[in-house]
Amino acid sequence: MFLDIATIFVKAGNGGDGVVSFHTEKYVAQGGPDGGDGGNGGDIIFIVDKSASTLIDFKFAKHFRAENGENGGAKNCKGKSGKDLYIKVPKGTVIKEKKTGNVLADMFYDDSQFLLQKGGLGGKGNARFATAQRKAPRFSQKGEKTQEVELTLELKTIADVGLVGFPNVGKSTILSVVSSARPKIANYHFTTLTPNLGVVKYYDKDFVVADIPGLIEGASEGAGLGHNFLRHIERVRLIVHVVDISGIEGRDPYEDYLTINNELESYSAKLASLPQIVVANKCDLLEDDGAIEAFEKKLGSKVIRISAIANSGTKEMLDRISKDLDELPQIEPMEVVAFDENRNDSTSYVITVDEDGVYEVHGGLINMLIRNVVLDDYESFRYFQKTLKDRGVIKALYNNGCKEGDTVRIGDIEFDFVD
Ligand SMILES: Nc1nc2c(ncn2[C@@H]2O[C@H](COP(=O)(O)OP(=O)(O)OP(=O)(O)O)[C@@H](O)[C@H]2O)c(=O)[nH]1
Ligand SMILES: [Mg+2]
Repeated sequence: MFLDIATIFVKAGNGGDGVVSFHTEKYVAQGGPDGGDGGNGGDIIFIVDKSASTLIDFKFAKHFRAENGENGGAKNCKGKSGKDLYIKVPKGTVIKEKKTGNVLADMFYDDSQFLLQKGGLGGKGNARFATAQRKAPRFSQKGEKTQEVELTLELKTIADVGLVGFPNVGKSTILSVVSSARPKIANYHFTTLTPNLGVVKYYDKDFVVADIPGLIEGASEGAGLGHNFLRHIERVRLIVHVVDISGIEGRDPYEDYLTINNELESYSAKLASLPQIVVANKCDLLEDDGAIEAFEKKLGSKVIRISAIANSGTKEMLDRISKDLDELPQIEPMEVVAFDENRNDSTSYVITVDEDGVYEVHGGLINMLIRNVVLDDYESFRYFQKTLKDRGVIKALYNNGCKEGDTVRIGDIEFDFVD
């Protein structure tokens, strides 16, 4: 089965918590702090699987989580880091953030690697907070929590040349005679159901040709096999537009030609603007040149005449393709936008009121406070209160209508508002 678009959920590992512990040993009273740091969470990394050509693996497996870091231990034991998670995708997979539609990565090369999300940092153990003034800190830092990210994976074939045309015009036959690919060929429409790729070795050059399912009128709106497969020729450098010149199916080659171009145009301006070579196939079925000349006249230019089945004219076709490719720019990976989770934000906050009238404060400032404050520690709690006041959170609550005695929730903590 073939699948070229998938939605998945990924989440790097959380950082492990730092712990509070004090050295204990026989005959040693009041040992110093020895709570270790938490380990870092595992990262989410995408890599290319060269042997894969579909996203089918993502049809059922949709949730990917890297391992969490372990909590620290006594005796300055650092928690174990979580293992990174490598997600394998076929070459040509474009990774987008679902929420924004931003392209985050294009797995364009055989060795493309993309670090999407770093694991959460481990929290510091209490041993790290010891100072000359504070010999016995009774607090530690929590591990950083990561957020799940929803992604769209889209497979966009990477090829130099795309074969397009009506069903049954001989596209797969052409691919089979110019490359070592062995696509299915048969005398009915929609033989090809998924894109086929073939590498053409022509003298000292190599180029990749993509054969896609046949297009019909309305393909760009979903008729036939729909426009889904046009995604696979969006990044070719050259289109080889194949027409059945024999008219054996009762259609006019020039009408076919116009219809296909119309579909390309309705799909995207980019596809419509790609350079095209027009190839007239099934010339073996013609009794004379009348049909070709009529076609060329309407087109206003010469076409390449071939018979794929007899493998004649294909050398001229490859000559022309190879010459045109020499002059065309290389395909480039898509432009990407850096993935911004806003994880370094430690200042912003928003206030919401839930249906029970509880005021909730969320945001980067709050995440930072939750990580750093252990509330059963008096010093820490004072710091928490002072930060809320200094950063204007108390005032903002007041301005949002919060009155004395109302409940305020910040992370796991609930308290009564005191003006
Ligand atoms: N006479 C003749 N028949 C051909 C030629 N090329 C292909 N055919 C036949 O046309 C039929 C369709 O060929 P395919 O290569 O499967 O056509 P396609 O364009 O890939 O078709 P779809 O995958 O359905 O879009 C097959 O029966 C081929 O044998 C040719 O040059 N001459
Ligand atoms: Mg085919």
